[in-house]
Amino acid sequence: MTPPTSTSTSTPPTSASPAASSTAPDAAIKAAVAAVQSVRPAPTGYGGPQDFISRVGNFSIIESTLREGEQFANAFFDTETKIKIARALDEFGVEYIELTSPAASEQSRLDCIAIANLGLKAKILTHVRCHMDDARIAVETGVDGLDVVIGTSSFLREFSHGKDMTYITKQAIEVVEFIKSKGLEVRFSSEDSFRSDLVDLLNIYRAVDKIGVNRVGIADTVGCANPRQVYELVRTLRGVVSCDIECHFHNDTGCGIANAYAALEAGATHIDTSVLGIGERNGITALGGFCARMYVADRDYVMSKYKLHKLRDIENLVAEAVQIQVPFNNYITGYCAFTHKAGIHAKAILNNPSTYEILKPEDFGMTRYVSIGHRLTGWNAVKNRVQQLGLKLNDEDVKAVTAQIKELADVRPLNIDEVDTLLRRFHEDKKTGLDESPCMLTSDEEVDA
Ligand code: HCA
Ligand code: CU
Repeated sequence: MTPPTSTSTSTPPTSASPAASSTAPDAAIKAAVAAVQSVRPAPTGYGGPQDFISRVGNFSIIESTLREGEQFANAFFDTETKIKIARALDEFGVEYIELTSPAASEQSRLDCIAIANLGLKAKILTHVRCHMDDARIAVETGVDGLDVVIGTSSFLREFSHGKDMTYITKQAIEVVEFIKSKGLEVRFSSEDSFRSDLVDLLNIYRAVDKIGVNRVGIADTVGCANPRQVYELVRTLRGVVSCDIECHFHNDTGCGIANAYAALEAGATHIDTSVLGIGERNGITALGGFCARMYVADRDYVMSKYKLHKLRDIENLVAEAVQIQVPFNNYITGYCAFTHKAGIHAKAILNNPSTYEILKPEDFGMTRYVSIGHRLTGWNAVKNRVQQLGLKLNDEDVKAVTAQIKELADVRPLNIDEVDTLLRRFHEDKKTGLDESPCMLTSDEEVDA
């Protein structure tokens, strides 16, 4: 399915495509498809009081570090690590934790049982293929629900499982009914939804909605979708099913978080995340980045649900478990996420942090840092450091010492200790009447660039 507003997503080559839908659309489906395919004005006014569809201020997180995240190239979680991660995510406040299928391996099955028995507040889900054999194993593990998935795109139908939509629909109904009969929560999702036929998708979602599925899922398995396409598809689906809508976005083209946001704007109710975004290839919507995005949309709501100051520890835990570093530019916890450098920024930040910060570092247990030992520095930022050090310099002095910092930093950046030494020396010299002399670091105080 490629909505008409798109010019850039990949379309299956005709040789691999089963061309038209295999089931004839009825009137309701036709009308829904026509709505998507008609040219729509640029999206405006989302999230306003008139926007009754939006779930930006009312959503749940399905945290999939222990499922999608296990598909990350480096990932191997032993039972103890899985339990630590599950407990940390539970304390953070995610509503659901999704686990690898118990059909994947014997240890995966035992781990499902172990985590399902921890008595966490979060609901425990396991993720299975839409197959009775998998469903039978999964319902015996003690989990609260099953996330069921099957590929519906022409690619997956032709090159993966080889089944047509009639077969897939029949199987979906059987599996969903079986899971429901065991009293468990069930979600039915289509893999590669954005390259699936829209009529097929809507038909199968409506079929499972009619038999009482808890959620249907949309998955951008290859990361091809953009926020506009996501909005259109979710909004269309919202008009066709009455159950909840879960969305899963891969990040191949950098839209994981933006797509999750667009999905909520269009009425999706559940978003899949993983810690640091780990998953198959370059992963999915990152938990931290998603929280940052949603905090900006509705700070009170996000802060009431999630213990945001625990993010850093959870990320460190997962980073260590999969032997990676938290990226320097990570949302919220990256080492420079709250560092301000240019003089103009530093001055404004010191007057009012909101000038250049949309996230309050203290809400995430983080601290702001104003970097001053460089050629872009400004005297207001230097003055702030002078005051922090308790030195008595007037504005003219601060301007003079700032000029010295700039001169030195034109050769190489200074670290904070070097800046402090310089400020203290300037202050000392001034007290002893030597402030006319140039204030330079001696060579043994210099650090190799
Ligand atoms: C995968 C499966 C999946 C499933 C998503 C879902 C995807 O290809 O590994 O259950 O909604 O990206 O399609 O992760
Ligand atoms: Cu995925």
